[in-house]
Amino acid sequence: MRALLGFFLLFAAAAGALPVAAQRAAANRAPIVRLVARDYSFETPLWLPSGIVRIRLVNRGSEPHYAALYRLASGRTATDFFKWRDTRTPPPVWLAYASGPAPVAPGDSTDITLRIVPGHYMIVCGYPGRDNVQHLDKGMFRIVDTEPVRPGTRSSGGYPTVARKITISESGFSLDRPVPAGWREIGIENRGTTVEQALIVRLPAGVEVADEQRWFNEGFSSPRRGVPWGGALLVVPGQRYVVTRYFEPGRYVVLSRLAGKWRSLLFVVGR
Ligand SMILES: [Cu+2]
Repeated sequence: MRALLGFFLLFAAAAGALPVAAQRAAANRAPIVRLVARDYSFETPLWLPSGIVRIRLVNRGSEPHYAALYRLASGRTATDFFKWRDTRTPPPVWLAYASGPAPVAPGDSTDITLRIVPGHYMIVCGYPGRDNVQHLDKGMFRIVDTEPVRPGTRSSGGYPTVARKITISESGFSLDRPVPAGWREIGIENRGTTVEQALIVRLPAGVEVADEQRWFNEGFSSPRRGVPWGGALLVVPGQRYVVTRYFEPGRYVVLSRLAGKWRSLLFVVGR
C-alpha cells in the first residue's frame, strides 16, 4: 500500500510538474521582433521591446540582407550616422554597436536573441548590391525606438537553452561540439577585446574559405560563391548572444574581419 501511495505521489508530482515547467518556459521566452527585409527596405514593428529580445530577420528580397543595430544617443539622426560612416573611424560616444542578425539569402530567415538596452536604434543593411552600392545607400535603414516602459507591464524573457557555443578570442574562433543538421541554438561569446562578427556562411561543393575571404578583400566586386547563413553582427566583448538557425548537412565557415584581421573556422554539419 505504501509503495502504491509512493508511486501515486511520484506520478502526481511528475504529472503536475510538467505543465508548470512548460508554463514557466513559455513565460520566460523572449519576445520575438520580426524584421522583414526587402530590396531595399525594412518592415519593422513601431517600437522595439527592451530587455532580452529574439530578433527574427526574414528575407523577402532577391538579394542577401542583414539587420545591424546601432544605438544612437537621443537627438542623433540618420544624417549623423551617415556622416560618421563616411569618416571610416571607430564609433563616437553617441553611437553604440548593438549586434543584429547577419546576412541570410533570399527566402531564408535567421534569429538572434540578445539584450536590447532602452533607447533610440538605427537598423541598417549595408550588404553590397549587384551594382556594388550598399543597400543602406538605397534607403535600407530604419530608426526605431524602444517601447516606453510602463510600470507593471514589463516582462523580460530569457535566453534559449544553448547546446553549442562559438567562442571568439584573440586567437580566433572555437566551437565546443559538432553541429548536427536541424534547428540549433548556438551561443556566441566574444572573449577578445575588439568588436567582432560571427558571420556564418555555407560553402557549396568546390567553394573554399579563401574564396569567401577573397570576396570581402576584393570589395565584393565578383559574384559571391558562399551562401550567407545568418549569425551575429557586431559582437561586443562580454555580451551574450544566441543564434537560432536551421543547418542542412554540409560545410560551413564562421568569419570575422571587423578588427582588420581575418578570423575563420571551418565546420562540417553531419546528418
Ligand atoms: Cu540589404
